[in-house]
Amino acid sequence: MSLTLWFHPLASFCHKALIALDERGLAFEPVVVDLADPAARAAFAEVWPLLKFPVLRDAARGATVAESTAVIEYLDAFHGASDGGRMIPADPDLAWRARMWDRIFDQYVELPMQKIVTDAIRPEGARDPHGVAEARAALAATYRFLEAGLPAAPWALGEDFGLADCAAAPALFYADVVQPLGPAEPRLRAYLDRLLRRPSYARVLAAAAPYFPMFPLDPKPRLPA
Ligand SMILES: N[C@@H](CCC(=O)N[C@@H](CS)C(=O)NCC(=O)O)C(=O)O
Repeated sequence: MSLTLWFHPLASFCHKALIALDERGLAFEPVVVDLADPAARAAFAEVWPLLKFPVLRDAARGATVAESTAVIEYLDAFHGASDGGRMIPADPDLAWRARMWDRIFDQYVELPMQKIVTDAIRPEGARDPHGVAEARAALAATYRFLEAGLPAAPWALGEDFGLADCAAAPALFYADVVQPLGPAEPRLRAYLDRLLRRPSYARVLAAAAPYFPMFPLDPKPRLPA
């Protein structure tokens, strides 16, 4: 098999790449990395010394691709759909929009959500309540921004599911766990519901569900009803 993916089923940036692989129907060898296991950590460091996943290896092309957005760009370029469907549209005016919304979901939803989650893993006494409060305020501001400014429906760029939706799905799924969307965010809730019903993301979440008890905060994530 040409493609190998190093990832963890619970990790939100890994969901991004897993959605894109699933959307393409691409088979790959899965390597689940438990960074708490010193042997697994050392083995992964040989692949990607920065120890961040997802990482895709394409043996046939001799390529090691890290960073979820780059993985999706790579799949578009070298493992594209036979029908020409792309995660980043060929039209330059749609392409910059796809990349912009991908950055917005990564930087302003994923990162504050991760700050809240990872703070809970820190030892007592090493927590960062001020940083978490900032992250919660940033997330609230992004919810307001997205509610007013979600560009299109059903997906971020309109009719075609793509890069920005791959980024939005895990970011909003976990953000809604740590800071639930409320009555002021009906459009965002409807978008998240569509993302959760997308078959690719439903499969990624089903594979993540056995790991939900490892989530360091309560409430734990749950599969959508
Ligand atoms: N910008 C990177 C972020 C990757 C990232 O932060 N991955 C997390 C999992 S969601 C990770 O590797 N965490 C392990 C760690 O930080 O020790 C991307 O888009 O892939």
